[in-house]
Amino acid sequence: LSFDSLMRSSTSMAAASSSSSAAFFSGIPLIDLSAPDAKQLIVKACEELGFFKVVNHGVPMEFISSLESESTKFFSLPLSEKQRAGPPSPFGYGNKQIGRNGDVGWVEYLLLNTHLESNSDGFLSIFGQDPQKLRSAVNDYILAVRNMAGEILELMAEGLMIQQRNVFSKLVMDEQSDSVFRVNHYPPCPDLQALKGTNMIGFGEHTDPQIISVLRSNNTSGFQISLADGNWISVPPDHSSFFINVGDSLQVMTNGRFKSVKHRVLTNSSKSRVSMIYFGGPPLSEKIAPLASLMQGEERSLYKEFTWFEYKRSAYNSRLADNRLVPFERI
Ligand code: GA4
Repeated sequence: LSFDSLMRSSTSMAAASSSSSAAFFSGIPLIDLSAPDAKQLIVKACEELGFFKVVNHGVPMEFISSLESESTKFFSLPLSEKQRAGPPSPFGYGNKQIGRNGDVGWVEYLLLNTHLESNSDGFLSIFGQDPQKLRSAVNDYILAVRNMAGEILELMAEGLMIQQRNVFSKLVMDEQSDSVFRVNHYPPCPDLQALKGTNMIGFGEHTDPQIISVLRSNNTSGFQISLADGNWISVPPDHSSFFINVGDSLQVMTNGRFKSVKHRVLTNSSKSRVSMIYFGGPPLSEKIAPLASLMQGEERSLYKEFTWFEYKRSAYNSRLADNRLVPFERI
């Protein structure tokens, strides 16, 4: 990946971080899922960046639009009503507070279980009087996006020349998979213009603990990824595509070959941003360790052995910006 291909914006981006340059990046790998070389390009993107954009994904636009409009309706309810769907842990409505350890952001959100049938009662209590439309929009969307994530994970295995092509995908397709779904609403943050130069955080920097994350947002900017050199780059929004993140667990399963990408969201001074993210995680009892078939020669595991349950517990006791893999590294 040539960083010379960075397209730095000449104008000062409104919410640019003071500690690093903000640039519009033209080098986000673009994967056409229907192209014959998709698997090789996916592997390259996961090794170099841990991040890529997907088109020809097969998720019907109507599922995407109806989830967006039902979510927008939910977020426009009076706060007191939304709060009836809270608190967010383990699932429900959250406002500004992220996680349980003091992180805050200019964001409100819904955190949802992906086990749709078994959780339908939980859903009813979360969505109050008229939960049906939001619930079925979430169901349709999750099913379609989970299948796409499964396909992408199979392409990764093929691209890595692993015999067992479902070695990653089976973890998120499993009945017991511990996946999460999140809808974020970042209201416009008008103070930004006045406080020019300050860094308003919608969602603070972090990596995702799971295997794979599938992000879709409306056309409002704000999402940034961190490059290996520490620079933050703004990812131009694209409401009809998906963005894929490698999560910590996939980094471990590939013994560091794939990179779990650090990312964050900055606020926008005039427009609302709505994003929806599917976090594909393994069953709680799953051992997360480098795949033997990927280890070459004398290569040693960079990590101690752990289960997803252990990693998740540790992650939920951390702060957003912590490097959650450090305690699991082999010395
Ligand atoms: C980041 C990825 C997912 O959004 C999430 C987040 C979770 C939360 O919002 O409760 C965490 C965060 C995420 C990582 C560290 C812990 C847990 C907030 C936090 C400070 C749902 C997840 O699985 O991990």
